Amino acid sequence: MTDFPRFPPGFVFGAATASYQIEGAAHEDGRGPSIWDTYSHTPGLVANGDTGDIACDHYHRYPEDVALLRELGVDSYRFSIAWPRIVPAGSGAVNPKGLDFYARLVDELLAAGIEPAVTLYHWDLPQALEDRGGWRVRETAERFAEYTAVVAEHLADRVPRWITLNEPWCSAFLGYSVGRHAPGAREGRGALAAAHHLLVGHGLAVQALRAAGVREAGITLNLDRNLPATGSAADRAAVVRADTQHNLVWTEPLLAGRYPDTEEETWGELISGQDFRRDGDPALIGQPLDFLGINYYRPTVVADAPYREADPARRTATDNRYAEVRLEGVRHTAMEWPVVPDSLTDLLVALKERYGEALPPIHITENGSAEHDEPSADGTVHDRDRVAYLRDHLTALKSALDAGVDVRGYYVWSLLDNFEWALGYGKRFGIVRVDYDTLRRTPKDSYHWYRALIAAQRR
Ligand code: IFM
Repeated sequence: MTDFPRFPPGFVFGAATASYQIEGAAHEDGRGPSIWDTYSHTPGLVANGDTGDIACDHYHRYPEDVALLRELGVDSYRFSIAWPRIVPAGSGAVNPKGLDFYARLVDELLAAGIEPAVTLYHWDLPQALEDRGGWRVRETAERFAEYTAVVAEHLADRVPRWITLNEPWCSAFLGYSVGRHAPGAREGRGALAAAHHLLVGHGLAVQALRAAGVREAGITLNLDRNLPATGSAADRAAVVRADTQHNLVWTEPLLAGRYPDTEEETWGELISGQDFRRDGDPALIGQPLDFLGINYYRPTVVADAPYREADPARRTATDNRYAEVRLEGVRHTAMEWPVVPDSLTDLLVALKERYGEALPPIHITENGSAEHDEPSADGTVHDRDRVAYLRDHLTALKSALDAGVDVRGYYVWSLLDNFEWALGYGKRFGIVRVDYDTLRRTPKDSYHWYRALIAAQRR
């Protein structure tokens, strides 16, 4: 008999996915192109030339996927809405067929006794908006609020939990500085402007959600637990820059209504002038939230490092003198991410210490692992490493609750194997295997384990 960690009554257990990673049907029912269509169809950018054109074909197979969720016993399902299905050109005409798809999905979930949790932006920006500057320009934030209002008007009565943005760090910095996510830019100020406009878009979207009367509005951040490679002053200073880059750039405006006081030492010249900021933005961004979503996978060990680019004019916003160091002595997942469950506890406790009463209740909106799954002939996968990962992280999460952090829910990433962005379909995070030739779904051992954990809470 397995000993499962026990969570308080009412704690939400869920599973999460995102539109471009699972839906497919890229050209159906009036969906417009997104930056990920453009990126994935550009030769050489995504492993194996993979695209989201078909993905898991969830767009057609959603009843089967909802049946898997019902059988799993989750309270809630977190999915994202594809902006280019709703407003194909990014602004202007609304596509009723796009709205219909999500209304059908929501109804199917409710009929299965599962609460929908909607993410409004999980990275699939309409290409038409990128052509006008993307997140570098404030107009995109305004269009995001309009799209949010349209979706909320249709679904607010049936969807209790709303997430404005998923991991804006990835949108701003992987997208506009590192260039490993769409739109693939490598910029300095452009990326910082993108970060700011994502926050402005969040603030405007919260206003739209409030106007529609939604029950809970929040945002999801991928916060990092940054650890110094050594005790040297230089490595500790590198941690401050990494914290600013990954965490404080979001948490300070969102939770404290101010910009980080470490931004100059992190971005130097790039942040000076800040002409993309307007009076009133901190209050807009820092509106009260009903919850904070946190996606957690691993800690990061950082060391001081020289600038990658000697020429200041060529520096990007992520070229700020620190390097990631491999953590030895722990297991690494198929993503080469170190497995350190305790750092989830530490991250949450540190957040509570820093923000105190200003920290809203937390939902872990993603946690999971990509593993080297070996399916047997019938498609079953005995994914012991993933089971251990989930068990140990849920145990670490329970420790955070015991330490007084107000955590209300946990969503496993992911329900299905799916399109892992620039890494294509080679990295599998699902608790359900997807055979990409037949699109057949087969629950893995981790699915059965999670189902048993959820059932044990109710006994
Ligand atoms: O697949 C992604 C997801 O889209 C966002 N959070 C991290 C996951 C794993 O890399």
